[in-house]
Amino acid sequence: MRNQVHLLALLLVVALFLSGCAVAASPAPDQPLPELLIQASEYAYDVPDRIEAGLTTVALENEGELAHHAQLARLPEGMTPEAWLGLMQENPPAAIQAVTYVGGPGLLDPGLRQEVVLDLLPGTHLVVSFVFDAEGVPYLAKGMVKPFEVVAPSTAAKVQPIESNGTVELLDFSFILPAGIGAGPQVWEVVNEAQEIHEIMVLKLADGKNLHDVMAFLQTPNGEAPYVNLGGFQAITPGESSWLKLDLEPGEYVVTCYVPGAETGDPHFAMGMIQSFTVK
Ligand SMILES: [Cu+2]
Repeated sequence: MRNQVHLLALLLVVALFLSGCAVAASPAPDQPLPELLIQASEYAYDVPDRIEAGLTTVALENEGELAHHAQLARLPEGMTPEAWLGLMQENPPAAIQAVTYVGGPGLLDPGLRQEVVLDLLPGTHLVVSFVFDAEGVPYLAKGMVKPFEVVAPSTAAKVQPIESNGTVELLDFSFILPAGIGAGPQVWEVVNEAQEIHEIMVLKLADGKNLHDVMAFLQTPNGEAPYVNLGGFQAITPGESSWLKLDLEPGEYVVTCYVPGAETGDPHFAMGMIQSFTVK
């Protein structure tokens, strides 16, 4: 009996040794991307205080009763979040120009979730809302701004490469969408090829509604929206690119950009940056 126990113990040691060898001999598997989860409600964001730099899935969960987005912006070196908020009160155009827009999950109806993939650089960041209420008060002024720190990574993580199903180009003032957009989960690379900052919001149209109904509602919001705010990708600085994850059902969609024009202040959709597409 005693010998049998020893034999079992020996076999166990050999098995552990062999399995250890097998793991050590094969290349390290790719890690899934780290996730930065942002939860939005009226009128606050819940977001971790710090995250390591590098490719990151940034997810927005709308736990509120109104549509919300999560604009991520990197502050210039040496500027504190308090200093930026002070500048925002004294000179809003200067505050808006002071930061680098790195994207983020786009405008999303309650109960929905949107993921984007960003390559975060070290520095102090803000998650901030540029949505306005019906009286013209920005959600930012109601508390929807939260700083977080992106720190240098402790180890060089080997992460999955990002495979995209197509590219969307943001231009002054139009979109070039991926050709032949199909149903199901997909990843679009978003590239700002323009001179101004841009975003791409994705709207799923209600049955029987079209682009003209969307334009009419955007210009004069009245009654129920003829669409669902499905998310999208927030404003990104010219020359930068990132990734937008979508899971599309068959139907009619509109993409649009709400960023105000640098010269006139008119929203980009009023300058032509709005387009429909069909998923079969
Ligand atoms: Cu735009």
